[in-house]
Amino acid sequence: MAKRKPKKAKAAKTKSAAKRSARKVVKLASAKKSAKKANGNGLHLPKMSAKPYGKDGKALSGVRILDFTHVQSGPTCTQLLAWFGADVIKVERPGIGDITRGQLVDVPGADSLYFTMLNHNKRSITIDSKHPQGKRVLDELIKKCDVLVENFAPGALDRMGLTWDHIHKVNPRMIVASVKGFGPGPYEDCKVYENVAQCTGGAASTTGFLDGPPLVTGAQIGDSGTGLHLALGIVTALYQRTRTGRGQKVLAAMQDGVLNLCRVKLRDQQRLKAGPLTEYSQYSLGIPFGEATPRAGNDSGGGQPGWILKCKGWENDPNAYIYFITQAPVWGPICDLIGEPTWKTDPEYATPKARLPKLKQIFDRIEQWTTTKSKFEVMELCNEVDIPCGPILSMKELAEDQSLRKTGTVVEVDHPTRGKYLTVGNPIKLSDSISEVKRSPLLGEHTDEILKNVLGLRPNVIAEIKSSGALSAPKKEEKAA
Ligand code: CAO
Repeated sequence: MAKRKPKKAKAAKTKSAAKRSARKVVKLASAKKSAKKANGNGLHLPKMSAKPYGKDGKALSGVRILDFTHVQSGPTCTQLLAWFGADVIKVERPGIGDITRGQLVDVPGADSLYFTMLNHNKRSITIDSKHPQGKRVLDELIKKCDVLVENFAPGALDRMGLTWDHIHKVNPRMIVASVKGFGPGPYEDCKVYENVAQCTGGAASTTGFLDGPPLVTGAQIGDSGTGLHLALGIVTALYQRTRTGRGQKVLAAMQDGVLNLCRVKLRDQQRLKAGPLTEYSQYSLGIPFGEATPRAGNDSGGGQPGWILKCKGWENDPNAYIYFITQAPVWGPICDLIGEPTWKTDPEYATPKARLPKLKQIFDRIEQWTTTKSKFEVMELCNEVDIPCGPILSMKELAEDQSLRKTGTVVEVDHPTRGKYLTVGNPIKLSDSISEVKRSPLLGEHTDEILKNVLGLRPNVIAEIKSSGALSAPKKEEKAA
């Protein structure tokens, strides 16, 4: 008996183990079956959205941003987050608001295009952040928000009492994201605008013609470029918070952002040690290189030589030009197009190395051909044989481009005080997420709505805060005093 007992127990154990594993198999099989049913691919993967392109909710819905940004860099960042569905609450100074509301005004009495084109899809609340009652309202908002974004001058947020320690104490989950002109170092206390960043980040010293002064570019790489960097930092911090549960500080310095965009120029700085930069037209002109990456005119930044060439009508149209790249694999088609078929086999022209010292002469010859055609004709002929090129498009042409309207990259928006205007919509397209462009808010348009719905304040409390003066501009006599 004593011997049989363990046997029985063993058998019972084996039986139940077998039962369990059978159940497991059944479970797995049915899970596989249901996955197969769900996906049609047998894998544990979600189904493709059944909704039309871009109509499956908003990527950042549920994220609330306390937006303390102004001018261009910060607003670019929060506008992107708002397009992706974040609830962006823009805190503005009572009576004045974001200074750009009144800058470069084209329609008297209406918010400027500068403001409207950088603040879509946001709500506006006016709060005097230095008023004791205003500070209390801000603390309540900090509790209800996920991210605080600001681009004040260095130290301004601290002077409002909104130090990192204070914010972290009020809401440890809050991410505090800042644009500053410079990172820690000798210039950290400086105020910075777009062109200052272009100059200090390496863009201006490498832009322009060799025999001319440094140039800034029309692309707002200092402001909008840094706003983009900051948006990525915020989304990354939100992602990390899902693991740590904690907020963190995010800093995007404009100098750093510009330098990041000038990465290839720092590449060239280091290549100088190995000899002249042969792809720069300076080399083909026999001009010696100095100690720093030079300005390269319209040279292409990569290994395939390129230049801007005149097209038909250039004498009267400042934009009748095309960017033309003599990419090595399409050298044959280029020779055929411009009427120099012998250059395909002539050892003086047949290889990229042989062509390098003659780039100016080659581009002059290509230009003889491009000046016989409009920039769009050149584009069409080149595209047929895979030659990379791009017409110089004016802002007028871009504004009228119907394909950009169709993709939502250029959007017409209606505004209650200025009427219809064009703006650049979200340049980043997600296949599952809606990205509608809604007009920018009027100053303080959503103050009551935010106090009531976000903070849950009762009408008498709202009235009390209002009468304290925390949400309105100081009266003239108070100002004077
Ligand atoms: N209630 C009360 N005061 C407010 C307020 C509010 N809601 N919002 C702002 N203010 C106050 C600030 O507290 C600050 O006051 P203090 O100087 O007394 O602390 C004041 O308004 C002005 O802020 P600021 O110094 O940031 O603004 P500025 O116009 O003098 O400078 C800029 C503008 C852009 C140069 C500066 O903000 C800056 O260097 N920002 C960082 C870099 C940046 O983003 N530059 C890009 C700008 S886009 O070209």
